Amino acid sequence: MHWPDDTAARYRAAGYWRGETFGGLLRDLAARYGDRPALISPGSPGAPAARWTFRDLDERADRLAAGLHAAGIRRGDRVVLQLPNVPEFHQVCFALFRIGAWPVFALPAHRSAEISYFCAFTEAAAYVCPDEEHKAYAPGTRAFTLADLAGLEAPSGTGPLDLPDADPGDVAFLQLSGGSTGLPKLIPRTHDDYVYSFRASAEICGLTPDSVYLCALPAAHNFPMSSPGVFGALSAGAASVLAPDPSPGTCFPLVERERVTIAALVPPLALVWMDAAATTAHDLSSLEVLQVGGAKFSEEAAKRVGPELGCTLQQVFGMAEGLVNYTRLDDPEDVIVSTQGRPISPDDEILILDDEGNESDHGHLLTRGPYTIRGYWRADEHNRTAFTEDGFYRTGDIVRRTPGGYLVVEGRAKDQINRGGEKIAAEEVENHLLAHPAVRDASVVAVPDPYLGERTCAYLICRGEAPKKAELRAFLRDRGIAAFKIPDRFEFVDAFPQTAVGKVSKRHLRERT
Ligand code: AMP
Ligand code: DBH
Repeated sequence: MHWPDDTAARYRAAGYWRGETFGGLLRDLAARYGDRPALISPGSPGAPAARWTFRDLDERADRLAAGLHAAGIRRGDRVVLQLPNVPEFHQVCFALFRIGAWPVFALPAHRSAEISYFCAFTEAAAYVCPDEEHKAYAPGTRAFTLADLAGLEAPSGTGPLDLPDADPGDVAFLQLSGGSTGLPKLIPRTHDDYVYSFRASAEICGLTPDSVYLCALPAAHNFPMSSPGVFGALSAGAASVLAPDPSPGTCFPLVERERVTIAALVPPLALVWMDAAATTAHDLSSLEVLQVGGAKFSEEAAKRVGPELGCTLQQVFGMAEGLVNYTRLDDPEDVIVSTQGRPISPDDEILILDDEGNESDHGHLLTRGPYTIRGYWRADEHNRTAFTEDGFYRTGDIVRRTPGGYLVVEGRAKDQINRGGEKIAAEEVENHLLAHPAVRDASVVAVPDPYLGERTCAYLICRGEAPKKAELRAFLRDRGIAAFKIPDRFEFVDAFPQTAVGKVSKRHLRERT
């Protein structure tokens, strides 16, 4: 699962891996930036407004670590974490890091199907959730709500737990993959590799202690977590504003009030922000950089960002498995609007293979490097195809490399729908549909959409009379899957088009729409 020893030694010698842990990092940051703001939360129904300094975060991580440890959470335990954008999200992360327990990052949109699977598959010691209603998602697992956590926190002045720190090469947490198989895969990230990725990202994004990062996407997502995200902002001594939702109505007043300098969005939200900016009364002039990533941002839309939001666009093409590409802030305009950037690290290896497996400047993207995993967690069989023998990760993306070494995302070979940055594994949804008694066969594909980029269409072959679409939607909701995975469209057919070898041809299905 890990990097070979000689490769790891090379990454250390090059200064990428510095032997730091999350726990130690926060201690250093608190010593350096003590009273400066770290996490700012405007508050929302049920969550009070908050302003935590670096010292607050450090102390409150220690107090919660003591409480969780007293409650039996131990080194190496997995804890499924599902919280909205509130400072407690990061408090729980750092408390677990200090114990050496691993957060498993669920998204707020996940429901019982996903949460119960994460808890079972990781043999989770606990599930951290917003409120009592969520507890039903993980019936067999001990759950802690936000209110429970407040009760667990040791009294102020308790001081750090007397526990050995994690090893920098240890797994720090499990991140989720968007996936392309029936069940989501879990991504083991180490202290060394992740700290490198967000520290280098903070540098590329020009963060300083005077920067203010807006976390508008769900904090658990890899993009707002590490590219540079809240962790990158912390590492630079910058403040992060945690927005309860990414709408202009919520975020524009926050940008104005907190003088936000950098924000991260997925393409559909960037469109909404640009439209809203035309008529807003809010002062967005502090915004210097808008990052857009998670799905392909069209060149036409990319060209509008500078004029309409008065800031520099940065395209971000990343993956929770590792590799992240950025356009650089001082790149020429045409590079910024027409490419998805270049890798963080000089040691990110980019391998592009055509359909015959020959190296090319256009084709399947594979990658290897100092912050790209060598295998999913407990997935030996899947790893044999997702990685090459010499450790390259097959991203499933089709890219073109420009003469300047920038990547342009041109398509996808993996069986996934990218619905405005939300990844949906076709097979996962197909399996849920197949559980319906009237469904004989199901094939889920992406269809183009002007706003989201892609939407989901489920082609179904039914037994007897086709069920009503509303009934299918209700059926999937009752199966407890996240709402964004419920198909936007259903089409009933008698047969699926086939490829030459007799498999369902998703390409032909897509072309039917
Ligand atoms: P995941 O592996 O779930 O973290 O999702 C990462 C995937 O999102 C990548 O492999 C791409 O397919 C897609 N993606 C991320 N950023 C971009 C982007 N800027 N343009 C196109 N696709 C993207
Ligand atoms: O889509 C992603 O997973 C993603 C996008 C931008 C990502 O993981 C990242 C940056 O780090």
